Amino acid sequence: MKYEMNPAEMKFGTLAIHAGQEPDPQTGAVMTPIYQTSTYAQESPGKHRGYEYSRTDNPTRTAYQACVAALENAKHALAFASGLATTDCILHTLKPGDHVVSCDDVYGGTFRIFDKVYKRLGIEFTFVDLSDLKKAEAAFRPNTKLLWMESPTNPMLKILDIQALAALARAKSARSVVDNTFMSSYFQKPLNLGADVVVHSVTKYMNGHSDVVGGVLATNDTSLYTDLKFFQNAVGGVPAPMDCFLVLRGLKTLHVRMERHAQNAMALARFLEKHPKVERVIYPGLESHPQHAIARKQMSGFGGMITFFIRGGLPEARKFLEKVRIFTLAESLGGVESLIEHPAIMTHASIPPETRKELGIHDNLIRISVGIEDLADLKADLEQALQ
Ligand code: P1T
Repeated sequence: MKYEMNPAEMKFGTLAIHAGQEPDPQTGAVMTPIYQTSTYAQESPGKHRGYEYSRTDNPTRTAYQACVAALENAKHALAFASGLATTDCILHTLKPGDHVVSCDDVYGGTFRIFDKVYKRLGIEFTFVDLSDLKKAEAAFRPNTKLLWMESPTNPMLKILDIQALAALARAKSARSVVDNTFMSSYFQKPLNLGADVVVHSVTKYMNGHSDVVGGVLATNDTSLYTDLKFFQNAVGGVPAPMDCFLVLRGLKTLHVRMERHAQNAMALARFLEKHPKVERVIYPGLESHPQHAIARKQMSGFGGMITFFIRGGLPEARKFLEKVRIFTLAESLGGVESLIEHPAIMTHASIPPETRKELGIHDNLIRISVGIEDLADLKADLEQALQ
């Protein structure tokens, strides 16, 4: 039935549940099977049914990639064993002497692969506050080949004007990439805003259950896709069939989960903003957010991530983090359960202390990933820990 429908005419929730997925032709199994196989029988050398070896392709991964492509309004998607393996694949398109402009406030691991791995291989990087378009433009050089954006940024939740920055990159003959992890495919569509590539750590919202580490990218540029597909197979950082199955299952509820994440986060951001023990709250949905207007323009929701400064310093932050009961003190984000963490010591420790200071990642900064539990319980938990 649905398989004769045109995916271009379907809405997000329908695509999340059906895109790329058909009942198994052999058995009618409604859910995509976990093709737990490394290799495929060939009739004659080179004569096969589209699958040769699972590093190259696997049917469970094919279904998952097709689903993500549909959700990002993209022609192509490629899945990887982690968000960073996805970033690594994109960086393979560069050569020594090429230059990358990146937002200054990137996930610590992204900064580390840029600064500690690819810089050694002769790629140059400039980290700049991309929320300032003049600074962004000034960072480009004749050899700039890539513009790397995260929006909202991790952990300061700066919002970048994706449309303006993608246009700037295009004018400078550079490709633009948006790390869409914090928004998921549901709240933000970077390709529609002009970006060349969208990437996700699917470890977060896309899978949504904190039981998989994975990454995915999507693009409409067929020639770039061909290169990336070559690197994916040549380098080999692919996800296992079981992980592909789990993400595919997680995607089915993405739209429902994201709505609740955003609802809970908005309410908690307002609660924290009024709390005497809190110095400042950063949440794109608050009118006080410096780029609230851009957030409204390019996102269809404000997401589930809140960053705030607790009054005091490290001792106060530490005490608060030890006292929460429902929020789990742990790295990562985007799962159904609420998490809380200390970026300076945990997720962003690989950023040099002086850079952290410049970015505002102080010792009283706390990041929360608001889950989809009952709001009253989450509020009560924060209240008792702040007290
Ligand atoms: O952990 P991995 O799946 O390799 O994804 C890396 C990554 C990429 N991009 C963003 C925006 C991310 O937040 C991450 C991972 N981030 C965390 C683990 C964290 O707690 O922020």
